[in-house]
Parts: sequence; structure tokens; C-alpha cells
Amino acid sequence: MSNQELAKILNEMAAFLDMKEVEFKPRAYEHAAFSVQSLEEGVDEIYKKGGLKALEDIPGVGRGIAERIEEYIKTGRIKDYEKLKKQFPIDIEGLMAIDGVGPKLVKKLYQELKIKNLNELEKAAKAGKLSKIEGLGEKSEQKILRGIEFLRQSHGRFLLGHILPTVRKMLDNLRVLSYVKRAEPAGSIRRMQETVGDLDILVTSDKPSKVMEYFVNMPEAQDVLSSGPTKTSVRLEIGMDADLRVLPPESFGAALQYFTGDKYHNIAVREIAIKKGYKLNEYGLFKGKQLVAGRTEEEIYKKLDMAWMEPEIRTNSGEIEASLKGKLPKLIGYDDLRGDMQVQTDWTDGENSIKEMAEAAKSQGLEYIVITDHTKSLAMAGGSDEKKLERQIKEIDKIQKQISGIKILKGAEVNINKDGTLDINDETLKKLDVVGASVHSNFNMSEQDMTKRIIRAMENPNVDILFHPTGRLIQKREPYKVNIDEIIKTAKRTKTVLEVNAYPERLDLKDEYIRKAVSAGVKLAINSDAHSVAHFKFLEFGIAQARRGWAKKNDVINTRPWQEMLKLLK
Ligand code: DGT
Ligand code: CA
Ligand code: CA
Ligand code: ZN
Repeated sequence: MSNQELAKILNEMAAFLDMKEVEFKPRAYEHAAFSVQSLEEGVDEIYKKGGLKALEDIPGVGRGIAERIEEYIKTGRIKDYEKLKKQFPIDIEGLMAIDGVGPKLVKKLYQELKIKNLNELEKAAKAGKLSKIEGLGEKSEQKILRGIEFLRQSHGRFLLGHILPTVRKMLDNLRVLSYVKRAEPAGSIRRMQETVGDLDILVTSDKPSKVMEYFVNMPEAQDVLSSGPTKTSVRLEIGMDADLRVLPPESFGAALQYFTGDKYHNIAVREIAIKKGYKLNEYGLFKGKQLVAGRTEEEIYKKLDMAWMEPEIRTNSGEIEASLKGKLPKLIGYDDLRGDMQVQTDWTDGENSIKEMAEAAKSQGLEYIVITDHTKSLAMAGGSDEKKLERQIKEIDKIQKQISGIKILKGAEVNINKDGTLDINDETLKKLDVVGASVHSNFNMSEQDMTKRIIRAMENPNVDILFHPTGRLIQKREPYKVNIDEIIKTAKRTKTVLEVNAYPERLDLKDEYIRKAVSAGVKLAINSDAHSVAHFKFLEFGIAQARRGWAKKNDVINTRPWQEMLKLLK
């Protein structure tokens, strides 16, 4: 059994319980699923070492869920889950992957049309059956069809944030083997690309056949796709394929170089090598038959008169020229963030209290957080009105006195109304340290209207940051139509900060837009958008996206101490 399998079951239980309209429990199951999925250690190992008590120590796992995990470890099944599954014999995960399809709708679809999976849903929608159901209309039917199409397009790719914990665990396990000297990821994972097609692992070892034997038998591997003396491919339990190659140490840098850059980077580098009279492949840089470099990436690039480039920017979009000229940017580092400027709590749709969030942020090494609960027009999240915000301000003052070593700043994630006004009055906004504004409704406006709407919000002198500026959900929802160049221009003119939202399915702004913002001299904030104590670790993905957009430390306001950061706001 694996953490991934267990997390999948817990997530499905959450959805089934939602279908049954059980209160609170679904969120608990979701939270537990997330924690389990991001654990470095296997739950079975944790259980072996510390029993039920140790399971309860996993964040978000209470007694009840711990007992079910124990049952799963001991018997390989969870009775409650099987009961639910019998009651609703449907592919709930597959159905809910579609934008706008939640547990309530899944239940309705099952009860009224016996829809159990994506194919059946698509058929029914195409036949116009959905629009006949009460509460649905032609518009929702079309939206569901678009959602299915979107999902199909992204088929076979995985969100970096979802797979990275598993990948790291596999790499750690490889590295401790006595016959493995080095094990490194290459490909899109090393570039920290937002989605990953397959995993590429490079290893040096003097016993390649033992490495291969380990690889096909490791717990994460489900099927062997092909196996040879230097390259083996498996299908992992998480659904992704993984290639492992074993190389001699004198070729390791060459292989890293060859398998890290995207195709366009690699082609460009190879052309430079040819022009200089070399041949470059995964075994090294050769002059005739003579190996002239290969042990490290640095020595290969150096022979080509290039400076070594960070993996994140190896996409042939200017890095090669910059490298040849010695003009590469010094990218923001993974340790450079001091604060997190978008944090939700149990005052609205977050899972944890203000104090718990502050403590978690502190233990992750942050110096400050901004509490930014949702505001009133987001009724489903229990959004705050002016009065509730005033109460929260007082509460934060109280909690700040009980906790040291982390500054808790006051903020809000204010909704931008259809006309560009905000759903909280200016008088209240003035009392907050940081105001983030975002679009959470009326996504289907024309580009012109949407751009106007957002610009109007940015012109409000109280709005400091535009949160998740394009509203995209990777593999789930297209960004709304908006003129990004106008938004960047307005950000510059009004001194509005643009967010790089680090949530794995948002990563909004994306790399290309970050690059534009940075060259326009617009400031960024990298925020986790945490809805639970476990989410602060998402910051890494936001930093990766910022690096892919060539952002430097100086471009990002929350790399500064909070007093200095505040001075950069309007
Ligand atoms: P993915 O897996 O779709 O997320 O993207 P990558 O970039 O990991 O691509 P993948 O797995 O097809 O290839 C791994 C790396 O190897 C990638 O960085 C590009 C490089 N590569 C693969 N095949 C070739 C090739 O035939 N020629 C060259 N120059 N590079 C290749
Ligand atoms: Ca790959
Ligand atoms: Ca590959
Ligand atoms: Zn939001």
C-alpha cells in the first residue's frame, strides 16, 4: 500500500460524505488526505514505529480517521469506504475533476440519470439530457462539456505539486542504497515546470543491474514498461511513468545537461557545440572521439563559453544569449521569502485558527504572515463583512500578544465586483495592513470588460495586491479573458503588486507573465494561499514559477522584512 492510494480513498470518502450532506467530516477527510499525500514517510512505517498514537500526530488526522488508517494498514480495506462505494458505485474522482462539478451535482446526476463516470456524463450532456434536470440549464451543460474537453487535453500530465513529494521520496530511497552514488531528477521536474509528463531519473552506480532490480521492485512501481542494462521504465502507482538511466560518473554531467533542458534549449546548445567543432550527446562533449567534458554540467557549458544556467530557465527563451554574454539574472532563491501575504483561516474557509496558522508559518521559518480571509460576497466561504473584519483586527491584536517570533499582519482577500468596485468599504480597508483583491465571480465577461473591471479595482488606493491575476486553475479552468499587458501597465502606474499564487493548481501569474511584469518593473508577491497549516510548503512552487519567470529577489516584496515590505505598498 502507498500514501497515494490511501490519500485517494480519504479524498473519495470526503466526496461521498459531501454527497450525503454530512457536515464538517468531509473537510476533515480532505485535510487528512492532503497530509498523508505530502508525508515523506510511508503511513505504514509511521504506524509500525508508533502505532495509532503516531497516526494521530499526522496533521489533520484525528482519532476517527487514525483508526480507519489503522484498519487499512492491517486489513487492506476500510469498511466505511466500501459501504459508501456500494451506495454510490461511481468514479467520483473522475467526475469531480471537471470544473464546476462538485459532490452535490454528482449525486443529482447519479440519482436522476444514473451517471457513473466521465463517458456517461459526456454522452448525457451531448444528448441534451443535463439541461432537463432541475437546477441545471443549457449554460451548465455547455460548461460541463467544455470542462470535459479541457480535461482531455491535459490528459496524462501531472501537477508538480501533487507528485513532487512522491518523487523526492523515491530519490531519497535510491540515494541511501550502498551501490548508488548519485541520483538526480532531470526533465520537466528539474525545471520545476508546473505540470510533468513523465519522470526522468539519472543515477551513477557501479552495479547498474542491482539498481534496475531495485527500481522495478520498489513499492512505488506498479508495472514494468521496459527494462535494459542502462535504462528502465516503469509505470508508477500514482499513474505517471518514470525512466531511470544509469551512467558512468564521467558522463553524469552530460546526461544531466542532455535530459534537463527542454527540447528547444537542447537543440540550441547542440548547435553551438557543432559550430565550435564539438559533438554533444548524453555521454559527453567530444572532439572527434576524445571526451573533453562530461563529469559536470558546468564544465560542458564552460567549454562552450557559456555560464551554467539554472534548470528552471532552460527553455530557449533568452537564457542562451544571456549566458553567452555573461548576463544571466540572479534568480530569487528558494530560501529568500520572509513572509506569506495570503493566508486564510477558520474565520472563513480555512481549516485552522489564526494562531495555528501563525505557529505553522513560524516553524517553517517565516517572519510574518498576512491574514487574508475572504469577504462577504463569497458567501459559500462565509466571507467577512466590515463588522467581522473589525472583530478580526481586534482578535489578531490579542493573538499577537500570545505569540512571539512571528508578526501577524491584518488583511483581507476582497472580492472585485462585476463593475470593479469592491465588496468592502474603503473606511474598513484603510484599517488593514494589506489588502488583496481578486475576481471570484462573473468569469465570463468580454476581455475588454474584464480588463476594465480589474483596472478599476487596482486604481483603488487601498488595494495593495492583485491576487491570482488570471484566475486559471491548471487542467481545470481556463484563465478568464483579460489583457495582461494592460494589467501590467496599470500595476506599474498604480503601484499595485501582482501575486504569484503558489497553490499547485493556480501558479498564477504564470512564468511568461511574470517575465513581462518583471521587465516592466512591477513588484511581485509570492503567496501560498494557505487554507491549512500544511499549505505553507506550497511557497516552493510559487518561487519555482517566479524563477521560471526570471524574477530576482528584489522583484518580490515579501523577501523583505515586514516593516520594509509595508513601505513598498501604496
Ligand atoms: P515532460 O516529461 O513531458 O514533462 O517533459 P520533459 O522535458 O521531461 O521531456 P521528456 O521526458 O520527453 O524528455 C526528458 C528530457 O530529455 C527533456 O529535457 C528533453 C530531453 N530529450 C528527450 N529526448 C530528446 C532528444 O531526442 N533529443 C534531445 N536533444 N533531447 C531530448
Ligand atoms: Ca519527463
Ligand atoms: Ca522521459
Ligand atoms: Zn482567492
